[in-house]
Amino acid sequence: GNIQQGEGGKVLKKFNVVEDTCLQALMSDPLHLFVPRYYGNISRNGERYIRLEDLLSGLRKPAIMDCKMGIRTYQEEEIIKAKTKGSLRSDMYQKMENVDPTAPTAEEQAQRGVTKLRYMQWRDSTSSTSTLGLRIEGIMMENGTVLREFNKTRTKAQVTETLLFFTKRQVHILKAYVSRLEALRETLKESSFFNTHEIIGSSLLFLHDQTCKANIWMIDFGKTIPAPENVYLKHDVPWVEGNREDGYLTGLTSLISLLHACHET
Ligand code: 4IP
Ligand code: MN
Repeated sequence: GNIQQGEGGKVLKKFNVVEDTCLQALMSDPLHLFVPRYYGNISRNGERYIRLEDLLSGLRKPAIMDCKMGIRTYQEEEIIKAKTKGSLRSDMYQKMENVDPTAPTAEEQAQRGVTKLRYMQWRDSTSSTSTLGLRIEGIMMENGTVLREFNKTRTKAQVTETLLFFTKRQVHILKAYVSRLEALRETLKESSFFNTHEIIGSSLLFLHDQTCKANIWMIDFGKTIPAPENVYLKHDVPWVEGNREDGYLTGLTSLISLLHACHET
């Protein structure tokens, strides 16, 4: 959606200073092996963009899946915003009502608005985010069909069904994905970026194609912020307000075990 083709095998994405800072730091972290190469920012027609390696280049009719990681997808700051400003979002109310007309409370129905916090918490709890630490956001199949209706994909069985559909049960693809995620898990242990950052709203991008290539990349760092000084995050413990934990590893462990089970059935 917000990605456009740049020249020389690169893509352009709207500039965001939080993401720019993360990508710069990631280029000299062991995690660089799992992040698209970052070429810095440029201006074009008065707009600023970041330039990234095009992960699709060289792939033939790729199938793509975006999996948003973590047990929550909003920053702690959202709680403060909801308390102080209490600004209501009618667009978020509308999205909520479209998925489930019974979701908004009587009060929310009367004001036809919800806070961003309320919307995000509802999204997290009705999807697999809160329980599994990940949710599938979208899939593009090799024929170009785009699937985005995963709002109610919540249980292990439902996520597994989606993974089987996406991979068409191809064992070599499932195995390649599992190995890549296991390698990511090892690298996260060595990463100083990882234990000092709260990773919110970031995705793993799954790509495979007909030439049997399969790969996974970490993307979207617009809400990934440094933890306070001397705070080292574990990423696999429950979140309570103030501890900054994001459940990134909880999600990674869920993904590995679900994909593993996919090629054993
Ligand atoms: C979206 O909700 C996503 O949560 C976005 O997060 C979020 O952007 C949007 O907030 C919110 O409306 P749906 O996916 O259910 O449509 P992400 O960018 O991680 O996908 P933020 O700004 O939190 O990054 P608004 O406030 O941008 O609308
Ligand atoms: Mn998104």
